[in-house]
Amino acid sequence: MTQRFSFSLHATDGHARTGAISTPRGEIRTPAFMPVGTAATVKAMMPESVRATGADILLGNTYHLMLRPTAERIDRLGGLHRFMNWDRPILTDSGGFQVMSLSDLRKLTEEGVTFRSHVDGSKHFLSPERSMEIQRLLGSDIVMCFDECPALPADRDRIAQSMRLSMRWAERSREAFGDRPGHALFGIQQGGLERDFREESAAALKEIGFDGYAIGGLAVGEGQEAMFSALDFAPGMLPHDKPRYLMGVGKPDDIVGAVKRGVDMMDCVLPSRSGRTGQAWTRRGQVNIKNARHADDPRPLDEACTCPACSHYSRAYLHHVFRAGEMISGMLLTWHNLHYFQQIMAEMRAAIAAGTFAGWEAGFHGTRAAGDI
Ligand code: PRF
Ligand code: ZN
Repeated sequence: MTQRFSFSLHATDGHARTGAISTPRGEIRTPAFMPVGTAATVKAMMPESVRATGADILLGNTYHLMLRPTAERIDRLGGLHRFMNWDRPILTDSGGFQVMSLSDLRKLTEEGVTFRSHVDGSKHFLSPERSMEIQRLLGSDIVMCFDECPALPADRDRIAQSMRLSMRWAERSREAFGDRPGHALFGIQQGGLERDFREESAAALKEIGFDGYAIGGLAVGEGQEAMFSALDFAPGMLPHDKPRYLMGVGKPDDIVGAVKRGVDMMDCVLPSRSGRTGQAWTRRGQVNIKNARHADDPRPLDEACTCPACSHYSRAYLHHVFRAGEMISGMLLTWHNLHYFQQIMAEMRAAIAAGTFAGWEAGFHGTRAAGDI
């Protein structure tokens, strides 16, 4: 009776793909952009508003939720979906990447990572087994393997050692996850920008077998050109019939370039975070609402946008509430940014289905100004 997790490809255009992931909690149209709800909230947004922007799935974080309010408490309260009032799919990251970037005093061994919380300094341990347990307690629909990822640039030796540790952890993650109908486990390819290591990692993951495959270890300081070079070969090493998820990407042009190269899913804090710092992303370029030149401007952020911020408010108002430190500033700009990101995804899905992706991409780049608008 419980619907299984499955992926169906509907069309391809060059390397770009469109399709849908079916889960018991609903369908995820791909290419998909996942807003980040780190602390059981997409900051400044009600869940129904996040849905109204077009999101089919949210991302949650093992690392943050295990520290506060703890996975055990969320489990007692009925799981993460109920806790945060989002009944559609949730993908959770496994914690390894966040431990490395956020925690204090990390100690990495074959077994796992010991670290101190960035919240209160308390000591914690994460391993593949513990990460799978936490993601199960949260009730995550798409569970990520526990992995490790070096910042780039790093030397080949460091990248190889780290990738091989992540592949041993992927095996342990698979074992600890077990068989959970309706829930998916994704492997994470590592290997930096090195083609041979990416190949070795993909082979190891395919041997273990996963419901989907992520590309990890990119967007960690290498720049767009280097990331695109790696994406020229990395997605093609992963199974054609399973979703491919590029972790932690990115700006609109990163997202478009990734989809062009065969990526099906992405997540990034950018639209929500920059909404709270006064930065709006539009089809014509970026708007820095702090700028004094918006103070008397009666026009909306983007005339072509149908979001609440653009339908009912002027740049002058958005400028005023930002300057005054009013909460509605972050709410409206986050809504606009999430709406714009989802709009790009919807347009790409339609263009891929119609076989017109190249023309769509040319239009996307053609309408965008280099500087602020
Ligand atoms: N691994 C995990 N989460 C991630 C990454 C990774 O490599 C990245 C890299 N861009 C972002 N989030 N588990
Ligand atoms: Zn808008």
